[in-house]
Amino acid sequence: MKSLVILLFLSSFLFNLHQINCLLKFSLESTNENVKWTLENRNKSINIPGSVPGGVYTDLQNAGIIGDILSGYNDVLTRWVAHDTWTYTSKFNVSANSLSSAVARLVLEGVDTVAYIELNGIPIGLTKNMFVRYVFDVKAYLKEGENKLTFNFESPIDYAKNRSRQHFAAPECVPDVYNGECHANQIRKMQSSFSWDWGPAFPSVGIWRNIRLEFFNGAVIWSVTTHTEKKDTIWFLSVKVYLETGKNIRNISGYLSVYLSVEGHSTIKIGKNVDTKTNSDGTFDVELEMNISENMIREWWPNGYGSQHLYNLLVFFTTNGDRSDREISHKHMKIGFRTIELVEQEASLILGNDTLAGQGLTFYFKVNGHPLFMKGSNWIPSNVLPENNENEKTRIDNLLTAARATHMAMLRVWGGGVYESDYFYRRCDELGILIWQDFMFACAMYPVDPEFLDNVRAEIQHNVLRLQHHPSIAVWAGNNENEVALRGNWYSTQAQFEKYKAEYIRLYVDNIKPIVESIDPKRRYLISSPSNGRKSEEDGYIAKNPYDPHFGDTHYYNYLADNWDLNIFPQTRFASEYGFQSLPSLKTMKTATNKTSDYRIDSDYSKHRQHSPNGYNFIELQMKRHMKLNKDDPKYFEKFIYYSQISQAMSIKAETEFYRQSQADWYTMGALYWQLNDVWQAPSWSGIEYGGKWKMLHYFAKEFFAPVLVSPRLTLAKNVDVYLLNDRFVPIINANITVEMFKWNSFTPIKSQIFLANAKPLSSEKQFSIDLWDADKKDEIFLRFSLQADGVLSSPKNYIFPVPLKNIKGLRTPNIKVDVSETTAVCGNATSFTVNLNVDTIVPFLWLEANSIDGHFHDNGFIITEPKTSVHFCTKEKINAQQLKRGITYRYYEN
Ligand code: BMA
Repeated sequence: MKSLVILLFLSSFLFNLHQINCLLKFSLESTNENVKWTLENRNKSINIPGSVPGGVYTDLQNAGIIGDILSGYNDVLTRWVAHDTWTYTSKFNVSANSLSSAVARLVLEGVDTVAYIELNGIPIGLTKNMFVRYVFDVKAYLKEGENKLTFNFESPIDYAKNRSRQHFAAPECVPDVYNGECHANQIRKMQSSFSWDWGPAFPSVGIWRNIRLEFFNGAVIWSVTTHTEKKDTIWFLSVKVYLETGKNIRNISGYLSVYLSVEGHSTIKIGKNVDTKTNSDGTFDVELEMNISENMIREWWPNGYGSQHLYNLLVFFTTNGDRSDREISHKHMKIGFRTIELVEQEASLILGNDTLAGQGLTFYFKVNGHPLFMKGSNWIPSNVLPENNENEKTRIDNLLTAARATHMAMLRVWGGGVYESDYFYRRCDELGILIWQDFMFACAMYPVDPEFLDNVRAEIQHNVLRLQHHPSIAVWAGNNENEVALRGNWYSTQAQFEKYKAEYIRLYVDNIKPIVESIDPKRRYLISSPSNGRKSEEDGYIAKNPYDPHFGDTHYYNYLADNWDLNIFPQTRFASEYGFQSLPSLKTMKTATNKTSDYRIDSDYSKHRQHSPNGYNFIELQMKRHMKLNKDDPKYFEKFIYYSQISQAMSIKAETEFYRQSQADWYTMGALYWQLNDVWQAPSWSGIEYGGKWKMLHYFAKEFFAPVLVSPRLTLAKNVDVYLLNDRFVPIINANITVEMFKWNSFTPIKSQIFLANAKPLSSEKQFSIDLWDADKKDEIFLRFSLQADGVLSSPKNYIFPVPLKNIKGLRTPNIKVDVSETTAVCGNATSFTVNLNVDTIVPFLWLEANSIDGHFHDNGFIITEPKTSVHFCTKEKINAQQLKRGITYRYYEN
């Protein structure tokens, strides 16, 4: 029923609400002073306080039974924990008044993973999926006064192993260098908790999300999905409210109202009488629709393309009855108004250009009617322990704001981690970070026995319902790399190709797809990442070449070729993964080991932390192509770290700029590099170290993702093609691109030329081509590119180094003077300093460290081509300028 639309002030409505009885929620978390949890192992030799939400590793650390799990070899030394079985027990009181409610239920937002639950000694349920919310009807088992609740956790390793005996699905195990556990694919748990090529195994158990008792007589709102669509000047908002009551309650009557705050401090209300039969599981849903004039709403945009306007949506369900026994359940969320579409069409047709025929299908996101290039990265869990991942808001904020600061508009929540917390997606809504949301299946074949499929169906339904309303969610994807793994025989499945293919289709197509599409019919569900998108589907779901550059998304890693060379990268429609490893800073490493003997590439410790087979060799190979590094250098290890970061930053810069340059005719429309963050202090593909320190890559991202960028490409013919990248809605008109040639030993360019440049909105265009002016002496020179244009706030300088750094001539040892002064620049609640750098010659890759001072440089990894450079440093430490000056050290590249 479309109902009346009235305006009223929300505050007065909320005031009235307090006069109505609310349903009762009783938190069973350890923060509730009336609830205490204990944790005990199988033989009862350990009996310690338990934390809820929490987990066994957290509790064992807090009790001093194990040390910092991320220190030294503790990942393997604490593995006994995951082989034991654990019991979490709590005691709490329930009043007679609560018990008089018609419904009493135990709500578990997340249990990791296989637990047998007893209430007052009576089995009440079993959990076997950490991604599912479980609700158990406990009215018959609760008693007045003290109650005892017990969770008996099975070892996830044993559970997975046992299941694999009956339902084996390849691979047998992870590579030995992971120091991991086998058969993660058998258990619906964070797949990387059994180890990954960037992370340790901590197969935790515990109650990792909220837990509570709920008492009520009517019904509660569990989820609200929303869909926004614009026709002419009207936004259509459809709201579907999912409610739950007790299984024994057959009929519900009440009133559902929806309030939407709009511009001008106004609120729109719609309401509907509800009188319905419930489904056999006690659920029911109600739909409403609102029409909102476009001038009451401002659109939500991804970061870099506009602001993130969000509007309060409040939903209330009030049961019928006398005023005194009316019950009310409500849900508050913020929604955004935007349209998003993944456009997969014949390029020749949409561009009306026959020469594009045979180039496959486009693959781009059209947001609010505009095709937008998606700049971003891949997100892995922010913590190896899921409970921290849930409650470490500062860590999540820091990572997401770091993504925003580097112009990222999209993150891919990768399929080997977790469906992130509500907080995470809310922050993405606020920060304008679109989410490519994988379902949690990665790098494996998966079983399809009925029990597993049931388990998965519940997971998909739960998470799509939970996350659907976020404007940040852009697309769903069924899995990470499972199509390409099967096609490429990664796990020796070729002999049983047809069997595995049928199972693949059963899981992602027959089971998952209909659930996603019924709850969220307007968002695209891709079966896999990478895939050929629509083309993979037309070709029966396992494409001949899931990496086909004409279709869908690709993952590209090439550790053998020269990754600084833009010519090596294959075209792609959308690069959803590409990356290169580097080592974290010594500062970060020191939080895991203090032993100086560990600080060698060939130490047992370094080998232990490198999970990527041959990882250090690939890093070294890449570094050695461009840089001189002497194994006898007393500072070899520190230099290896620094060079690995240069190498990674330059590789990802090259590849990203290649993708941005390939934007003509909407060919390449996304570049999400692998990976944003880390879970421990180890070599990995991340741009941000565990603990939050930015590697050189993340600083470089600020520039290679800049909205306006002059981007040169040294061609195979040794010409330089110069592109102008414009990610703005306004054109660049009559800009000047200055190209300067420098010798490595002087600040004065030996040649300089200005080129006129124009760029359409949202475009990448080749502007001109230059030959290398002084072709004979390419080893003595480099080129600097800069842009001067009206209305462009800033455009980073860019560079071409014609020969590898190790071969350059003329580079001098610089004299570098560092001065520090306190400034009033805005730095949140931290103190800001200006660090002034005075140098007397060109300095490549100048890298500043504040060492023991915790803080953050706004820029780093400078190519210094001028005598004076200044940079902000923010710190929360109580220090003065002199102390900071004393704390700063630097490195630069020298031959
Ligand atoms: C891709 C990812 C991850 C992996 C990364 C680096 O395959 O999907 O599984 O960590 O490459 O190897």
